[in-house]
Amino acid sequence: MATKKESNNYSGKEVKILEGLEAVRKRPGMYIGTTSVSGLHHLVWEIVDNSVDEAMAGYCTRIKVTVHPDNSITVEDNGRGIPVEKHPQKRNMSTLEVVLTILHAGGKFDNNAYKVSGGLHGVGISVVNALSKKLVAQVKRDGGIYEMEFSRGKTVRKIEQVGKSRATGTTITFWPDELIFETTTYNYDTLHDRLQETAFLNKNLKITLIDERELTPRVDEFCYAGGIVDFVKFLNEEKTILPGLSRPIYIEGKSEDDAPADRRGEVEVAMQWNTGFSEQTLSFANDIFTDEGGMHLEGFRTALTKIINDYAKSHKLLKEKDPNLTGDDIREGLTAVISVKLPDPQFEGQTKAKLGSSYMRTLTNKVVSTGLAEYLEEHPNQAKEIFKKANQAAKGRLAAQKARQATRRKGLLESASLPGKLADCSVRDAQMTELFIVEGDSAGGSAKMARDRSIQAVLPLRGKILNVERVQEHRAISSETITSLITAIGTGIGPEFDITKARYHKIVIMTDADVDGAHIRILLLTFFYRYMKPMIDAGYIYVAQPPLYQLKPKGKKHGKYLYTDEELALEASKFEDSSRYTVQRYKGLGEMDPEQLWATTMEPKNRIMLRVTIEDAMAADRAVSDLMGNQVEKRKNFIQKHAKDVRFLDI
Ligand code: 0RA
Repeated sequence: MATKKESNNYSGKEVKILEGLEAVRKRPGMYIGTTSVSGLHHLVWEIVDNSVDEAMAGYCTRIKVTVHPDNSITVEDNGRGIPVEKHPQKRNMSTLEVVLTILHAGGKFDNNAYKVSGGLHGVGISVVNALSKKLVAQVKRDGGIYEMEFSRGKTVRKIEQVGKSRATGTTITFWPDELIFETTTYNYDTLHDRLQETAFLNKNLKITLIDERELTPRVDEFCYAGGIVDFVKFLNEEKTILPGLSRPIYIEGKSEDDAPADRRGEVEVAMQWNTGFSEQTLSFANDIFTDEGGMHLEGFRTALTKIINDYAKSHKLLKEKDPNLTGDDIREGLTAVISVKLPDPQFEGQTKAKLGSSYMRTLTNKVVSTGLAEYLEEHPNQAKEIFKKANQAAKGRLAAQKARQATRRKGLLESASLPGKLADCSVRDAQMTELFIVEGDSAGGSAKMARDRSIQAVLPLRGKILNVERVQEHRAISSETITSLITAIGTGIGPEFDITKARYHKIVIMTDADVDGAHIRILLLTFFYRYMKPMIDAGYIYVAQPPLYQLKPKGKKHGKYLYTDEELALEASKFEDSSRYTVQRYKGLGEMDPEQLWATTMEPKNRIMLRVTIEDAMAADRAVSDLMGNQVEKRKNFIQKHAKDVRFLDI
């Protein structure tokens, strides 16, 4: 906000504005995190968040996002519209111009509202303006239609009335600046998933996404009357639900009306158990995904554990002297969404994705305790199912403990007895070494011959690995393939997992470029996701990219290795006709001789490897359950669709 001095000094003020947005252009990373494709999408979130704020405040019911053929974006809403009258403190400027040209001036002035924007990354829509080579803002308000245009943050056309309308709303169209962004091509799936999530979190808000880059524009509409209840159903779509629980449990509540202003908030929780063994709880504060959890999540978990144990004891499902079910037991198979709203959320943690506002723990605990106790009393059959599931989990936990102790006694999970099939490397410094996990003994043989044995180790896996999503831990760790993986990597799993014991800092999954290879790759990724997630977080997991083809000009000894169908098409088009070259297709790694495998896929200076990241828990877990779920048809489709582009891979 401007100080009094600034507002009296007009020319000084102008300079300040330009300096402000100039700073954004000089150090865009400071404002949007990165200028990669993720930063590019950030521009859309910034505008949409402002529209969502209008929705949260009760003024907006529709948001439409359009990707135009030139990758410019239009975000249109039917909120109140950005005010167009002269700004009280800036005599020569409309509020619209202030909001778009002054850093941090995007915030609303009504204090009590919950806001998404200004939250985790909220930097104001002036940042979008600064990073766009062109931006057109149109506002319907006060009976008129008003327009302004900017370029790289500078006003090109002052505000003018271009028509009349009784409607209200804001429409922003922007063209991301190629001088700033590494790429200006929007990714439909990224927009789709985030906007769908936003629609789940804002009951009845209608969000439309249109992609005009397609010959026939693609249109998706998201609008959920059930809000986070629909979200939970969606997350569990591919799973088998516990009997009687097809309708998720929904609990809501808020702070007392006379609570002090800095302790106010609202809590909403939806949850549903499936017959699987993993937990998926997503938490949000003011629609911002709190990947690291925080106070709301803590309050939820404590309440859940206490209320279910209380119920089990008071209804004689557990005897007084029985040990309590643990939180982990109770959360096995649980899918939950926690969404809290508060006026001034505090975010902390490494990625600022952890809710720190501590009164939210108390409030969430109270709301969930009351609501869940009531639900259980009113739904005794469901309560019994939930108890039964948790009790089985407790038994499984004890069995796993025993199995682990037994394997530990046999030394199976310790690196002291490395698996026989592992061809280890000689260097011992994990920072320098790589483990190639290879499909089958024959490819394993080539890889062993091809490798640089000082820093590259090879572990061949025979056949398919166990699908860890569908079995409990004690069965998983008694499978030989899995124990050989765990011992070779050295970190252990579960409570004993210790990343500092990793024997390699690059674990490279190297499978054939066919459907079976894709399947094995996804099973391995599932394994890492379930049992060694910190290895993914640390960036230790990679996928090798062997070439798909070699194209040889007639009469030449050496050809060119090609990694995609597009590359093949491009190279082939350089010849007059197909009699002038031959194409060899590599169906499996085994078809390459060791020299080729080395040169194309393993040699550090030439190879292409994809580092595995978890874009977000939702995408990864859905990918895994699409694949592993009970529906075989969907599973096949998934493998085919993702054979080349596994969803949670990033370059
Ligand atoms: C400033 C003040 C008000 C609303 C907005 C900005 C606003 C910004 C955006 C960005 C996209 N859509 C938007 N809709 C509104 C409050 C307006 C009032 O008090 O009437």
